[in-house]
Amino acid sequence: MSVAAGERLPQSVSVIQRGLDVLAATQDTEGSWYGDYGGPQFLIPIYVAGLHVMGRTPEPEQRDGLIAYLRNHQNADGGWGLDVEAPSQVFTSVLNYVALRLLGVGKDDAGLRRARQWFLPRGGPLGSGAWGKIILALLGLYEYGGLQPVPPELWLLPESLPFHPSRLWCHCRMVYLPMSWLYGRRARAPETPLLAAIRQEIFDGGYGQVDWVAARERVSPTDVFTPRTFWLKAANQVMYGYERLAGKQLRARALDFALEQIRAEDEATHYICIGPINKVLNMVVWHFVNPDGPEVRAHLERLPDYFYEGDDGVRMNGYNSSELWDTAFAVQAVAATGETGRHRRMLEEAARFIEANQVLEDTREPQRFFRHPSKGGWPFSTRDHGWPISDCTAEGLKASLVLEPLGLNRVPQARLQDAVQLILSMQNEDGGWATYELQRGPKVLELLNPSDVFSTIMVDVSYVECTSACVQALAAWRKHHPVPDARVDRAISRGVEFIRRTQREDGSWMGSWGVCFTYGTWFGVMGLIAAGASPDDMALRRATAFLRSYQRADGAWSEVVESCRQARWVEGKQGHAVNTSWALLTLAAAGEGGSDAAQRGVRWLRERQQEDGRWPPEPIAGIFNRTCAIHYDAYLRIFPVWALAVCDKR
Ligand code: LAN
Repeated sequence: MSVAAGERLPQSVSVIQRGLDVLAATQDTEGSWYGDYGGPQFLIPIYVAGLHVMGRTPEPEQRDGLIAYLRNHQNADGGWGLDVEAPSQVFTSVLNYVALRLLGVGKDDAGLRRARQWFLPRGGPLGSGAWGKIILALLGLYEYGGLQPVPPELWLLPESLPFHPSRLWCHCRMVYLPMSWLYGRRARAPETPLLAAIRQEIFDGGYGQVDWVAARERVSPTDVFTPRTFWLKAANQVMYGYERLAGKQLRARALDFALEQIRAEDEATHYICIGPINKVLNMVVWHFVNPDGPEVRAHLERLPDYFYEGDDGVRMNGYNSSELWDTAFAVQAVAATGETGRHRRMLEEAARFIEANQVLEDTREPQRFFRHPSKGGWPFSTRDHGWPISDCTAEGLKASLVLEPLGLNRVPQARLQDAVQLILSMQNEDGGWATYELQRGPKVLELLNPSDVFSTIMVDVSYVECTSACVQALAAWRKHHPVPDARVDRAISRGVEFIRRTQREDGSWMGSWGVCFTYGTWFGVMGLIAAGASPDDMALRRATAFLRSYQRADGAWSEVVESCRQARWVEGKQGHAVNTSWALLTLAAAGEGGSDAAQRGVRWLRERQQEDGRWPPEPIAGIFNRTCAIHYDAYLRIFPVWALAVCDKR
């Protein structure tokens, strides 16, 4: 049943107008939307620990902001979760405790006392997930003999081996790279009275009695999402054996090799690094190599890129921003509203940002440093960061092609062509696209995941989101540039096959980078439609039936991060505007924008808009590695406007 257009249009129009005004008012001078990209709770303590190892402390103003933030996000039970919405874990609880102590909070502070009461019965550092132990070892608050080994010599193995480090997902590879250097050197902060006191507190005085060999295997059940497999334990045994024999010369060579790789990463990213963890760890490595040297200074200069002042204190972002990604979506949303005249200025500025942030060259000696070509790609954040991503490239290209007929695209055709080439070069054998690179290792490598708290970190595999975005971009390119190109045609059809193959029994797709089935299904459906699926295609009908079956009585959709953790739909307490928008975008694309279900969703979305044109804050809609929530600040300003626009047009 559909609702007559006249009934709903005037109201939606004003809702959309106000939403667009908010978007315009929050656009940065550079044309992007810069916002908070926080959520994970292991970033600040790794930063504070890293600085401490280097004999530094944050400036007083930042220190106060960090303390405020950590206090604001301590759970009621005294611990800290993996992210700001998660239940307490030993990993993040011990690390945040240590961070607060290093920032100057006294041990008798009530919050810290509650924290100890939470983590001590769970083993303290001994119960922590793997990364916590590594950071503590660096501070001298844990013994290297109690860690799962991370020998740098792994890098010297033949590259043809399926488990050579170069085959790991780039984020995993880039975190373990400095870890392997620090481990190989047994790098340790100089002892101070403060560290000695903290050691007493977090081990409850029992440091001297710890059995470090047994400690390697220990981890509190709160910290286990990915249990250690037989294969990981076997690999660890081999590496323990190796560590006892490791010759000095080979170690020195391996350390040099790792350091060279670290330098290449630093230089390629202008010292921003691929993410906040290797940013801090690489900086610490340089501190040991050359204290106060040029590398350390260059790193210190790019630290502010990761911080954001929120009303709850100073936050550390999970990336140096999500600007390109948000800007590409914002352009598509604004264009969908048809308000391109009134908001021409906003689009012009966004177009400028997109143009200025395309990556125009490959990295230095890409093969030697295990890098895929970069030229023509778009990153998630900024050109300085420089790591292109398949779907960010796709969204950058899509946005450029949306801007083109408006006369606003600033990216020259040759560079659009480069983006297409890069996308083509990133398609996997299974027809899908992974995130940053081709799939380089077998999926079974995941059986060696040593992180305890994350899943799917070992290999970059094809994802429905990345695949759909690339298919959409190639299809848009084909329309824009109608010179027949068999490679593009073939890439699209292989991509479509991947999307069809990964649709679940219940008609949905599971998302990996957004929460969760509404996100994945939006991409699944958009990919099929872009490639020309007809409205009566069974895959589309099954997908929309799935969405309709989860619509709430009030018309909204609602999913929480638990959906990703449990791989099944987990409903939130109330409707979420972002999930509702993804569901509506999907229904509208599949030809059901005028359906009763969609119109009930539209009504809910309209009514939820506040006086100021914004949608009220709601639980986090972003995720990574199945377990950790990450906040996309602009989503609530982009997706509702976009969804309302397409449901009006149907
Ligand atoms: C991101 C952010 C962007 C995101 C999308 C482009 C949205 C996605 O479609 C593909 C994957 C990607 C690039 C992605 C992967 C994992 C990241 C890099 C993050 C969620 C940002 C932070 C996270 C990173 C792994 C955090 C550091 C933690 C580790 C476990 C290394």
